[in-house]
Amino acid sequence: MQAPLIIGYWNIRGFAQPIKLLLSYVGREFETKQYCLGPAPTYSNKAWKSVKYSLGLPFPNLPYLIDGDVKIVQSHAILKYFGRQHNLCGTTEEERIRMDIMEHQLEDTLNAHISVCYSTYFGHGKHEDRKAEYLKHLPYTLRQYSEFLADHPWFAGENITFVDFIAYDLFDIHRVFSPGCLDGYKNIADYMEKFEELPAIEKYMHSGKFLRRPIYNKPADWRGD
Ligand SMILES: N[C@@H](CCC(=O)N[C@@H](CS)C(=O)NCC(=O)O)C(=O)O
Repeated sequence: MQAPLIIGYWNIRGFAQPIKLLLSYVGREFETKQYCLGPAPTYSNKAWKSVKYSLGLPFPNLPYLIDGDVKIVQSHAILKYFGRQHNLCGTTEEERIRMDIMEHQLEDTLNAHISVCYSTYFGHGKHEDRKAEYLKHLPYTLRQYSEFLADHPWFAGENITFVDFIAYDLFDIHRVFSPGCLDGYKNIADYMEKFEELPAIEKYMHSGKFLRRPIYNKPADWRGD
């Protein structure tokens, strides 16, 4: 019998969510190995640190994937590994260019959001000030995504690709962060609905395996819960 796929990550949504959504979409069973940060004020990472260098991972990090002998870190590397196996990596040059742009644009947006949500912990300023500044800029950010999506069904074009799993998750995080923020962008709102109506995604979201909250980890100013 084949060893199960293992996704190792903190017991939060974070960087692992797009991977779990994609695996559910393509119908691949997976197990999760969850690590837990200790309580405030020290937030001990002992649960993870004590195994971090013993798993045979290159550049040990979370999330990681163990698929038999294949061991991968970097959430996008994991997404692309499964994307290649299940034809979710685009088929034309035009699609691939759009995917490359989206992949890195989404990364930039997520990192900006993380910086705001962990502002105290990272020493990036007062959370409320950073949040106000972020929200001021958010309509401009969302408008750009909306214009890029235009009337395409998916971000690459006609076909769903691995970037849609990142995009859906990022927009959903923003809906929690700033309720109603997608309201003025009908094509994004429709896109979100279409994604959630994919039968395998709907099934996963109603299963006990789906972790909606917390989005970020214990030291964050905003965890989405
Ligand atoms: N670029 C990486 C970022 C991974 C990352 O920053 N993981 C953090 C937060 S979720 C972590 O706690 N890693 C464990 C470690 O650094 O040992 C990815 O996309 O996988």
